[in-house]
Formats: sequence, C-alpha cells, structure tokens
Amino acid sequence: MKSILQNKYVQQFNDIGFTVIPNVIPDLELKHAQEALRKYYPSPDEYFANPDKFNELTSSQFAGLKLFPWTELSLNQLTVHPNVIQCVAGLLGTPNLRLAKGELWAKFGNRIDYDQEHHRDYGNHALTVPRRDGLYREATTFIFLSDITTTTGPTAVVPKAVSDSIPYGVMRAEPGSMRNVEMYATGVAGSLMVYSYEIFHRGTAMVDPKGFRFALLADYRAAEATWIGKHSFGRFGLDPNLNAFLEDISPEQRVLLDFPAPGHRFWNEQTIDDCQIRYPNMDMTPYTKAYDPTA
Ligand SMILES: O=C(O)CCC(=O)C(=O)O
Repeated sequence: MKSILQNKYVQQFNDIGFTVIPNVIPDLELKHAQEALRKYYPSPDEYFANPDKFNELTSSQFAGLKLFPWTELSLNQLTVHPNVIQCVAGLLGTPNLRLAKGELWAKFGNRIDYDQEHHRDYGNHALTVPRRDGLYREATTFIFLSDITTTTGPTAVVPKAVSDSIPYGVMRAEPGSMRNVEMYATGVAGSLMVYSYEIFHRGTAMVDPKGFRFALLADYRAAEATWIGKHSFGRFGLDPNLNAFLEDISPEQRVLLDFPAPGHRFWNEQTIDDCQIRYPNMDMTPYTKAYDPTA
C-alpha cells in the first residue's frame, strides 16, 4: 500500500502535537459515508430551512454526538479504514492498535455556543495520566466528513512547545491563557486530523451562522494500554449493526475491536465453531487455518 503518511505529517504531529492529513478517505467511500450521515442528521439545507424542527441537535454542545456502532456499515468501516490505521500506527509508532472510541459529531451554526476552554482529553478516557516518553499512548482522530474551516468550528490546538511544560497531571488550562498561541485544525472533507491525548485543545465557536461541521471521531490506543478507552465493545455485542460490521471486516480489522487474531491461543475447535454460530456470515477460515491443535 502506498504510504499516505508523509514525513511532514509525522514531524507536525511530533513537533506541534497534531496534524491534518488530506485525502485519507478515498472519494467514493467519503461519498457513501456522507450519504449515510443522513440516517442520523438532516442535510445542511434541510436543517437551515427549519432549525426549530431539529432543536434536539443543538440542545447542548454535545447534543450532536452519536456513539459507535452505527446502523450504516459505510460509517462503521471508517473506524477500521486501512488508510486511517496506517496513519495512526505511523504517528503513534506502533502497529498494534485498538479502537478506543467511535463518535459521530454534527455541529450547526446560530443556535449554541460550541466554545470550550483548553483541556487534555485523557480525563474521561483513562484513570491514569499520559507518559512523557510516549509509551502507552492514545490518539484522537477526526475524520472530516465536511470541509472544516476557521468559521465552522475547527478544533483549536495549543502547540506542544507552549504547553508541554505543564505537568501531565493537569487536565484543564487556565481559561483563556493560551488562546493567543492556538492553531486551528482545518481541512477539506476526507482529511484525517490526529492529536495525541496529552495535547491541550478545545472546541471553538461556529462563527458562520449557516455553518455546519460533520466529523467521525475515532480514538486509538496502543494495544497494551488496556486501561485507556471510552467504550467496552462487549457492551454492544447484542447490537445487530455491530455483528454485521464484525462479519464484514477482515480478521486484522477485528483485532482493533479486541477480537483475538487468527492463531491466538483463544481459538480452538470449540471457540471457532461457536463463533460461527454466533456470527453465521463470518468467514472463520483464517482462524481454522491458523489453529494448530498440537501447539
Ligand atoms: O469538537 C472539537 O473540536 C473538540 C471537542 C473537544 O475537545 C471535547 O469535547 O473534549
């Protein structure tokens, strides 16, 4: 696979703390995901024709959030998209990743103030703190499903050089103290924005009264950092949408959701047969082939 993670993005991520990589989601998959958004949100035209009809979407800053798994396969697939995983693995410096969160987030202009103060994300992702040597990291990603500009509520990030001296145990910055140095994470639809969980950032106001922002947020942690995560996916195990998604994706992609890889000691004749009963459309051949009863 051609690398879409050019050195300049790795450098930005390491030096500044975030990067926006364009063209990560190919056009057709982006189009399908944008169409699938209509199952959850009105189109901007529909919304602005009658905002009162959609009051619940702006009843709070967070009212436009919808948690993974979704009813639409094309949205679920973005959380394990090979281009996204390639970028995050390269940025975090480990090929062994796990999905730690999936959220859709729609924001619309003229109703609610989306402005936030600078914070580090780990507060509601882990009970511990980030390590300065970069081990056991987590990255938040935003897959842009619409263009995100300075007037449509981009995430604002404080460069590492300014904030890294603040002890990692501090989760919230003095309000307003770093607004003069923040940078806006803007980009076109299909881009991937990534920041690491020790980075100070904030949501910003939707300045354009007719503005909108659609994004799919997925967090990834280093596999061994089992203490990080906003979801436990077993909780959604009875959701037919999650089952259809698991059946559709590859064994390597399932590992991102903590489904053991082919060859893992978990697999034997019994677990393979019973998983086939649970997931009738899952191709169990890779698990059978990798199973060695004599091992
Ligand atoms: O929506 C954004 O751009 C950032 C939001 C955020 O940082 C948060 O809600 O913790």
